[in-house]
Amino acid sequence: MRKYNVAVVGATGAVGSEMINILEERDFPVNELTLLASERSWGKELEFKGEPYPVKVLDENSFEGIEIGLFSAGGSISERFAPIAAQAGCVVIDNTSAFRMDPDVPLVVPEVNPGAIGQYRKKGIIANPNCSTIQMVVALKPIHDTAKIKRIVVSTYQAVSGTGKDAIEELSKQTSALLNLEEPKVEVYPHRIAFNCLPQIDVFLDNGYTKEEMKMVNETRKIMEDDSIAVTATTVRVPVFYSHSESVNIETERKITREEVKDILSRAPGVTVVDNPGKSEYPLAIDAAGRDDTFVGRIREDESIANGINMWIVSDNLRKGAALNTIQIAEVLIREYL
Ligand code: NAP
Ligand code: 3JN
Repeated sequence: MRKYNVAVVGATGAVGSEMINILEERDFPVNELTLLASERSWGKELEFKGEPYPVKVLDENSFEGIEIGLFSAGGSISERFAPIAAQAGCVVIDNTSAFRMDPDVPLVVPEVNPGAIGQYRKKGIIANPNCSTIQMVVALKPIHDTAKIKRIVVSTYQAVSGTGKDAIEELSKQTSALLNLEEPKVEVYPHRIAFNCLPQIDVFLDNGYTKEEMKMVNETRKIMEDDSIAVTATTVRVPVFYSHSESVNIETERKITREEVKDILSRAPGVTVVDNPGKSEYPLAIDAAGRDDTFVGRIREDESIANGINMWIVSDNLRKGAALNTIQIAEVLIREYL
């Protein structure tokens, strides 16, 4: 089997380190692995398949001979280096928002729109959606195909790992400080996250929504290839380390029952239905962490409208929400296009 020279850009981060794990777990055909980060990581080594790999400092010459570049070092790094990598012949799969809404860049969730990957040739870049969008569309696309979704109302409960390694440390340190009756330091978020919920993810825009909320609106329509779907989102950071949870309400054109939704989702790729209210069984962040699937439960008809469904969708934000989705894209890329 052909093997590929792969670079992970942002290799020392929360997403990058999960990418390295998943490349190993799924036995992705890696020939040479190049790990890239900032000057801060100079001299560090990371492990892949039991061997130490040096972390190299990202620069303009990092992509010579690299065939696939997995980027997760922030939007400004992607804006600058993804076109340089693509120019050097590397196919970039970018985890940032830098190119997601670019009409010449496919925005892909392999369970939903794998066919879009072929459009990578226009710029040599494929965009990985935002984590909150990914888990929602994995669950909603099969319902849309059956009953046509007219409107989505979503509220998220997002884990701190979505903000990166510093935020994981901040929740841990604040929790420990408070339990020891010490004053917690607030550095990453605008307010204390321990024992709190913050109705702000990313910056506020002129329309009163946050950027994270508008990512969910715009990315959902692009991935589902349907601009007619109305989407409104409220995104909230909660003191959870791993896995995002979402309360999702949909209104469909055709009436669909709770049983039909359960049946459709039980056959949907990448979805596991956990819905046994009598036994208090429903998706939980702590159960989804470290798992690949998107878990759906609390499926019920919205009795306030004619054709409505409520559900609770949970997935590991660093895996399906970021690193796993990226590597699944890479798997389709090498199988179908390279
Ligand atoms: P993180 O834990 O803070 O890690 C950031 C990574 O980027 C580190 O490897 C860091 O290297 C590297 N980096 C920062 N500045 C750099 C520079 N100037 N040159 C080279 N490397 C640089 O953050 P994360 O959670 O992994 O997220 C990273 C990015 O991934 C985010 O900014 C976001 O764009 C994207 N992301 C996407 C999703 C999604 O929804 N799909 C989810 C989370 C994150 P050092 O260790 O050397 O500083
Ligand atoms: O907050 C989360 O749970 C997900 C965060 C994603 C994120 C964080 C910083 C910058 C993104 C993203 O993927 O949309 C970005 C960005 O690239 O804009």
